[in-house]
Amino acid sequence: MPSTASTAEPYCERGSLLALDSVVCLICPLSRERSMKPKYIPLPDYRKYSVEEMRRRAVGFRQELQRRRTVRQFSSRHVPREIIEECLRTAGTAPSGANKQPWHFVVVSDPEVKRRIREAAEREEREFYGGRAPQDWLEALAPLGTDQHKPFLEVAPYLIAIFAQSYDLTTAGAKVKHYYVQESVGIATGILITALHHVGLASLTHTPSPMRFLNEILGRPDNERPFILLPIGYPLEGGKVPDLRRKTLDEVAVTVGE
Ligand code: IYR
Repeated sequence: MPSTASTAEPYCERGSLLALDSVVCLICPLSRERSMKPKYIPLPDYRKYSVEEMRRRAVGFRQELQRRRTVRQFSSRHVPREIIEECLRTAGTAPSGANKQPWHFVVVSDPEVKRRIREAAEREEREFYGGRAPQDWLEALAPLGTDQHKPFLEVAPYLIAIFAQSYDLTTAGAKVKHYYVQESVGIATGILITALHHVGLASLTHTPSPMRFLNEILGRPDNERPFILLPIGYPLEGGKVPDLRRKTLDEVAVTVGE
């Protein structure tokens, strides 16, 4: 019926009120089909390089990332918030399962909140180092020199708590499934770490386990699970990092084909 279809149409498009979607679809069964059709645009801003230029960029980028190190000693020096926000926008360019973008970033600079996070994290770590961790795990960590003390959680000017959303909720309270959540949030976190390094900031991929205390302290809902806690800032001048070796290409990759 053309009249029904045209009246219903404004409500059937993507971006319409989700809660109305199912109601509209009952009235107009064609609307869901229409709203599920992919909309394509030309690939935006793609850049093609000569092989020479590709080589130069590949080496340059590798050299820049080669300089990245995880640090545990931070300076408390102020970092402008806008820099962090720009890096978070970059993280948000990550690919994700069904484009659900199942991540949420909580940026913490409030000293009192940082103190509470440190206290809760150190409580977990005391148990971890004091008996919960199996011997082989402790042996694997020995070269890093980590222990239950986490002063960086208060010293670093920012903590970014990265949450993985197992599902989303519509305004009407219905669950919306997310796909490949760990993979998606892992990729976004990698891009975030790279973006921070690119602007000269250091980070630490910290995973106190379990991390559920972050939901309580940061007031995050049940559909979000803490993924990684990332202290961020300038590295402490004169600070040290463990003397580690990165695996060579031959150790991490094989080629099948020419
Ligand atoms: N979460 C603990 C232990 C720890 C575990 C791994 I795997 C590391 O790569 C580093 C530390 C801690 O933060 O000390």
